[in-house]
Amino acid sequence: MGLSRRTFSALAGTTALGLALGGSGAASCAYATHTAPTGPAPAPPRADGEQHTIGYDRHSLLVDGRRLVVWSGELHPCRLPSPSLWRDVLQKMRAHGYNTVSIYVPWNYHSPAPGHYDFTGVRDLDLFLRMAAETGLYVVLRPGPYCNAELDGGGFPGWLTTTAGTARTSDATYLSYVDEWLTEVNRIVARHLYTDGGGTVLLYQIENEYDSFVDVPAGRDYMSHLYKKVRADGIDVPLFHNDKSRNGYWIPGSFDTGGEKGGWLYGFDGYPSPSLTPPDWGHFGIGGLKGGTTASPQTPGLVPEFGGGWFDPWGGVWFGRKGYEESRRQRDAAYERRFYLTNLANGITLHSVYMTFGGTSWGWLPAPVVYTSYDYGAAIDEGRLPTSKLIPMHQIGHLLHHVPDFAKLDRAADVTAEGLKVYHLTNPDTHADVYVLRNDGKEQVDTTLAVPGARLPVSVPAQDARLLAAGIRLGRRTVRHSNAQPMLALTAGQQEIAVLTGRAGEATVTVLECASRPAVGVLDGEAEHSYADGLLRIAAELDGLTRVLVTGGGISTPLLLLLADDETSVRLWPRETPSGPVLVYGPALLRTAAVEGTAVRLTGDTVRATELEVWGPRGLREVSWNGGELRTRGTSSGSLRGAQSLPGAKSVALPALRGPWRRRTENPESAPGFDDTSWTAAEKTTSHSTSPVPAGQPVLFADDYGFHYGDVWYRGHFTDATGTGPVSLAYRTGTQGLLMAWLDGVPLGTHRMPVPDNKSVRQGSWAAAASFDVPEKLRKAGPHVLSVLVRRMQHDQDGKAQDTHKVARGLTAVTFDGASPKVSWRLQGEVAPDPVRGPQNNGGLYGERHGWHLPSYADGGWEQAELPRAERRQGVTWYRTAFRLAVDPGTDASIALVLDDDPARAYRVQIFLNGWNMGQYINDVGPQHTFVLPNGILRTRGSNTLALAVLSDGTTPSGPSDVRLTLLGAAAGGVPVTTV
Ligand code: IPT
Repeated sequence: MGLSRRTFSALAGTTALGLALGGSGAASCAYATHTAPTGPAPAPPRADGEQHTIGYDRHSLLVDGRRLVVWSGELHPCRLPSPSLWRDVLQKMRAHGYNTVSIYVPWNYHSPAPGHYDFTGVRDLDLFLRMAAETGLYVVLRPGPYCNAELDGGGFPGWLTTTAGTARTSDATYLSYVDEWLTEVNRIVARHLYTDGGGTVLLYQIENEYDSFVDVPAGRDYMSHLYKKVRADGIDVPLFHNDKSRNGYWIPGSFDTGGEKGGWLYGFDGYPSPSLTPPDWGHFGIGGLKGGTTASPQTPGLVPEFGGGWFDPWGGVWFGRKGYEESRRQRDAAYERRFYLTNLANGITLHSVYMTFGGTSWGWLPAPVVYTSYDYGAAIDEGRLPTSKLIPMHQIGHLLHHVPDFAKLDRAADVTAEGLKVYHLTNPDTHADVYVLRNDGKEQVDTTLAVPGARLPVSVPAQDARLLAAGIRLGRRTVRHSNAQPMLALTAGQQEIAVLTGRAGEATVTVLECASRPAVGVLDGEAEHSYADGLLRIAAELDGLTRVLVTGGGISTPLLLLLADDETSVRLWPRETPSGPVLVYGPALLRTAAVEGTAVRLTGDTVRATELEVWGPRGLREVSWNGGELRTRGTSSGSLRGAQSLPGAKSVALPALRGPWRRRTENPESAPGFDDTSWTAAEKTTSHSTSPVPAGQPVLFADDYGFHYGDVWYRGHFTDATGTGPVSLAYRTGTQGLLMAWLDGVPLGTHRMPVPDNKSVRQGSWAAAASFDVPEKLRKAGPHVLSVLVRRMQHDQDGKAQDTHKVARGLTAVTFDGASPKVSWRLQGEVAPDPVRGPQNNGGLYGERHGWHLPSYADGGWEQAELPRAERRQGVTWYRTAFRLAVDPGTDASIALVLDDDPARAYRVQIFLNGWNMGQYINDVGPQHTFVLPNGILRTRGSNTLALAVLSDGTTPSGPSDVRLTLLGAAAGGVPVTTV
């Protein structure tokens, strides 16, 4: 047995710093028989203005002829309405090992009306694509035309509901609008293609989960049209479609592309239940043309969406009302290892996790199925805070980047290990063996695995998985085998560094091939080592960071072997710079690293006080962190370590929202004398809606009159109510719609769509008829005015390509029992869309039409009020207050608004922060109480205006009661934030 803990450190320290002791033995380390693809990891992509090729074979993409495993995560720029923060999330992804970001670009977000397209401000796609390139991430672009994505209409614009023809088919009218959209979006995308180095757009998706017209011309011609249109617009990167599970739909050759230039990939998505066995899609799946491994044998395994969380519906029935924390718990880090490693084992080399940052479906963006938060239980939460789900992403992502063997794996001879599912693969060029070990059972499994020349003890916790490799090159050395998972290998100046990881407390053994006895020093932590028969064996229990320096054995470059437990591994930050690789250890996040001569400039985040250590190119002397110079000293590990620790985040003081609050009731529209002559008369008799126009009724559907988002008012004038019984108001909404009515100003009542249960939760369109008694005193000659407010919520998605986004919204029919007065209707929804905040910011409430939500609105004439409130009123009441924040400029604080009240109270609140509609709170439905306020919209240094539009049905007292700010997290660092 060799030396352990520190006995060797003085000597080894000298070695690392002075590089004198290399070659204490004679012969060189053995390279086995591998023809290893060594050399530094490829530089991350940037807008370099160079020509690049994006090819592929059945194993992987080949970018400039070099294999690339696409390790991607989905985020939606539209769900983070503060462009500065895009950079924050992109940098977090890059730092945690993602090399690609996948984005939907929803049509509705950019188009308030036919012929009108907006790519400015929070819609600045050009800026997003620039930031992605600056961050060093490839982009997978998915501009629909249909997205789904739990967005209103699945991303179709509200105005498209009023057009002829069937969407998602080859219908000429539909295609003419699609072309209009694609022309606009492609004009921007064409500037950012990686093929000519304009940017880093690597792949482009032309339709999403399109499984409705697969074998018929309407579908084939549609796909063909999209393909050719995108090519005609100059997009020359590979195109693909996202098949809803591995059905084998839209494989190469299934429709006419007019030629192969640029390429067509088969992609499919997967959202398996976390409680099931992870599915085998590729190498280990079943054969057969449709759906099996041979679905598309010539293209690499592409999963454009793999469920990395799941959405939570109104009422929160799927997650027991526990919200997104429960979503995150069900698809936790162990889930990620089980499912994503299974995907890799199956040959999926283009892998994107949906969502990696879910964000917020603010305003009227959400589809009917979801509430405002789209946190999704993702690896980066809605408040932009990294979660423990980043650990596997980080470990696997950096591995795929630094160790090229994983881009080309074939199935190898079956190997078994008791109690585990084992996937055995090999790289045909390097002959490295790769094993994915998965434990589908409820108990930890401790067993052995037969690897070439040894039986390796392995343990896998219950419902977890790990990846092991044997015969793999880490830098110049070959790891014969290890039961720790490799994470990276790089050369930092005078030494190589390799990182292996696993769960804390695990006993690891790592065997390096070395033809002669090397010098070994345990610099930190506990490790034992021994040398025999050309193999150096290092055994260590994972606990923080164990450092073992291996010198000599015929290789002049020493190897620093770092054995890191999970928590430690996410504080190790490798980074390429033009001067060579840098490895930073300590802080909570590394954003950027730049080497200039002998200085390395680092930026990033700390949460608590943290030590900083950095390895880098030869001769580094100065280190700066977030612009401040650090005093450092050299270490026995060959690094520079800050003499003092970096400070953590400063404390953040949040004001109590004690007011003064100002209050004003609205809905003058319910009063008989209200002047509605400027409103739109409901005079249409036909509609392109898929909802039939009821006999004897005018078209009352809000969309047909240009009102697509939020609330809509109706006023029906008629002359005589003599002899009438109850009035029936038929209406259609998305989930959680409601209707309230007044006759001559007298409240008739409120009708609400039911809270969805487990079964109905996916239902995107709800229809009901409210029946209200007409008070005796009003059953007489008029004139009368029936005023109706419909919270129609959003349009259904169109997942099955049946034009379900065109199902009517708003009133559909009004009838009087025992009487048939002739009613003439006028209606009013949202006014012209907010030029900055966009079409989904506002509906048609009186206050919204008159700017009560805007910070500039003068509310001085409103009455003063205090919270909590207990009003009993049918209708709308506004509350406004202002508050100041003075967050330290070097602190990235993530702040949210919390609303809370007795859950029996029937009311809902639209939250406007500085005029931005940050979402809808439904007090008696939930489950959401915490609303993230993105910095940039939230002024963290300055004054903010909060306006709450409260809609209450009058059956119970209504709040707001408890309204407060809360700190979700804070870090010293962050990105510069520009006010939106
Ligand atoms: C898949 C969609 O492609 C995506 O847009 C999103 O809606 C996601 O699901 C769910 O969040 S649809 C698939 C689950 C059938």
